[in-house]
Amino acid sequence: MRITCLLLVLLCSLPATAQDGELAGPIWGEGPEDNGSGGTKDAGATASTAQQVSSPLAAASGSTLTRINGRTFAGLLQDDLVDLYEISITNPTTFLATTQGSGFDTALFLFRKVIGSDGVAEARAVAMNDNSISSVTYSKLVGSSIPGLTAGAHYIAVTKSGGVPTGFKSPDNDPLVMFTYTQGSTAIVLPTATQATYTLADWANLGEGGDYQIEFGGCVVTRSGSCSSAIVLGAGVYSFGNAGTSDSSATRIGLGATCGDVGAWISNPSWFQLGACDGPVQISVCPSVTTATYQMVVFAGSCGDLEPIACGTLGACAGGTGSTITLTPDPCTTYYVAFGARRTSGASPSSAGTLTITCTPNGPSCGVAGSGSCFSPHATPTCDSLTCCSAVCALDAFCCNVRWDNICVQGAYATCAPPPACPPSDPDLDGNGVIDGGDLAILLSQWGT
Ligand SMILES: [Ca+2]
Ligand SMILES: [Ca+2]
Ligand SMILES: [Ca+2]
Repeated sequence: MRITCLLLVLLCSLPATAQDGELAGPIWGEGPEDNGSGGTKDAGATASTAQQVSSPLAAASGSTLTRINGRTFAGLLQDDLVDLYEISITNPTTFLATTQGSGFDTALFLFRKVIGSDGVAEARAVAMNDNSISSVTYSKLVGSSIPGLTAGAHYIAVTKSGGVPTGFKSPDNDPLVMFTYTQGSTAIVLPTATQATYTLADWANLGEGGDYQIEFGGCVVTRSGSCSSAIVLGAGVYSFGNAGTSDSSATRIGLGATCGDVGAWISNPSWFQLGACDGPVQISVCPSVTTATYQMVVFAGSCGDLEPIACGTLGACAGGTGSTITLTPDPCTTYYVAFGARRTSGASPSSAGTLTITCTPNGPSCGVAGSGSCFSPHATPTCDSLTCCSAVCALDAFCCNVRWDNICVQGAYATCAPPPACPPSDPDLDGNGVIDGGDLAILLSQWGT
């Protein structure tokens, strides 16, 4: 168990991504945050791997989106040269997306989300721009220059200038370019009528990017109403803006079989993924409207294959009637939480409210001053950064119960964000007594930070 979990992290982890999202807008970070909250994965390159700009904390009709912060890079094990986000355009005439302030020469691509005949989401070309004006390298798309732009779900992608999406005319064909543009062009480029029918499949001519920011107008962070759009919430206190969610039979979670609450359901729930914690977790949801009752269900597994494992206990809270769950998570299991107004056949108001997640780590406390750097091995358990120590121990309790050894140090380099400001003076980065390729891999994985 110990080796397996950490090895997974070491193999799969990527350099820390740009931070400072606010989880319900107006600023969205590609994630993860310092406490583990945020996007669950890199913003991908196709419709199926796009990061949804969606949050359980957003208002029922969406919360304003003003910016996305993220990063693309060329990595040792894996390149990340495209970031694609699913965004919701609410006002096509004020729609704006600009990469001004980004750290490289960007190109921006906008796609419409359509659902194919097989029920799978597809991305179709709408417009792109390389340079806003001739004296700059940032990109800018404005709704007034995009004929036929409609409100609704879209995808937006950022790459280094020169990159171009390719798409299928039909599944039997090789992918063809979806936009024809000249590098350095200041035009807002539209696809040809034929290109507009292609389905995004891949990208060509990609180059190394860096940190970027995309400023938005006319867009919202949608409320996360499905498992697939769930972001991670780690320990913390969060405000949610659930007021106005409606009862909808398609999204009901029955509370009879799962919770013994016959004839009741959660309707139109909001979803999140529970952040890692090495120890008991308490989750509480409390609606601010005094006549509202909020309930939640915890599921284990993956989206599409979820098993309910716990129901909240209802009780009076600071507002109306809230719900509390305490569970001891298995570090290698993924948990999803759905919460919302508990409804029966009678009226049951929805409400804004507060969500509180408390993590009580087992063993000696993380983050105690003088307990040793998380990035150097020592004979005692834990280390002096609460965030980093908690993240590593959630994957490997040995580090908090026995000793902060070389494996824990490797775990710190692989999981902790942000990494140390400067590399340590000892080039034996993984502390195994030899200066070798392992140290180089760690160094390269943190390149740029
Ligand atoms: Ca990225
Ligand atoms: Ca990416
Ligand atoms: Ca450019």
